[in-house]
Amino acid sequence: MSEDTGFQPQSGAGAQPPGPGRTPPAGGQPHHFRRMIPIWLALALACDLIWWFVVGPHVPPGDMSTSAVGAQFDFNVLFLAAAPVVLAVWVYLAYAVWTWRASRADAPEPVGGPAARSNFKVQFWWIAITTVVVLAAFVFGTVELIVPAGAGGAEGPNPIWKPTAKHMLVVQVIAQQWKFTYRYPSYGGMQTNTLVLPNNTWIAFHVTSLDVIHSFWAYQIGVKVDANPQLDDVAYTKTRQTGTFTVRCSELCGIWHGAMFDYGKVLSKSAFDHWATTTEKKQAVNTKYLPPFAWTYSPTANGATGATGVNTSGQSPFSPEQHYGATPARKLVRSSLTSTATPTTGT
Ligand SMILES: [Cu+2]
Repeated sequence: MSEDTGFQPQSGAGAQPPGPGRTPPAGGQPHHFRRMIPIWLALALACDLIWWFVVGPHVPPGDMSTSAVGAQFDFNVLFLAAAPVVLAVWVYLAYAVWTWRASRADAPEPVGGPAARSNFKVQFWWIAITTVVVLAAFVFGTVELIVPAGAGGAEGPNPIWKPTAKHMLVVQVIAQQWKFTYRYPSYGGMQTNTLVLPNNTWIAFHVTSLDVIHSFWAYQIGVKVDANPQLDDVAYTKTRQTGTFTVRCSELCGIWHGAMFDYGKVLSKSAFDHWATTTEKKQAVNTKYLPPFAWTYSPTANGATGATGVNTSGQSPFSPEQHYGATPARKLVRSSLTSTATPTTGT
């Protein structure tokens, strides 16, 4: 073989010592690939079947929304594709260690030279198969991200993939050290400690933070969104099951980060409507002390300026910037809050 081409077909194998991937000379080495393939096939099939029927339905936990179901499907498909690849490497490694171990009497001597450096067939199929696998994963991942409108992940303040649903419930998630609160603009801007959602409804989560970076992770409903101060981060999902789900902060946000969790509920539409209207009435006394609903809030908007809330005298001699080095709250940037804030009743 010439030194400048890099590889060439392995014809004339008889002149070379036997090894993996080459037709053995008469009475020489067995066809190693033909021996490895059944071992690999049996292991890969067993692994994939066990995964599909036993483990897969629980990973990731929960299927209470379209994006949670989507996450389970994606995770399982990718696992089913990846396991045979990993097993192929392991089977080859184990086979090679066993078959060509130095202590075996009839093992061929380790050989350098052309045979060890190049094998056209192996190189061709290696490149072809890995290219197909990687491109398939790329296409699959892209489709699975676009079709379910961002797949429950954060899309920033201006989502490019939106659900086509007419009615969506807007729920604002406000993170702060160390709890989440939830505001419902279509129910008078009320704020609650618990996330309650109607079933069979598209939800538009608008996630923001009052202080440091947090992350809103509601795992059985398959939604995970970074919560950044001064940023309105949007994610969509459609609920499909009533029940309880877990909310956790998944971004290290200070000493009580580990305690920053609560439990949300998906209720039937009628139960949600009852809860929302009664809570709106009950909360009215508190809601009037809150800053007006906005997509983001400055830390000064939590009442400490004296305009609302804590310091009701409003007599602070210092500006918010002097207190906190912060800028005043951003104005509501979107003109048509009501177009997306349609209550879900009667749909
Ligand atoms: Cu946090």
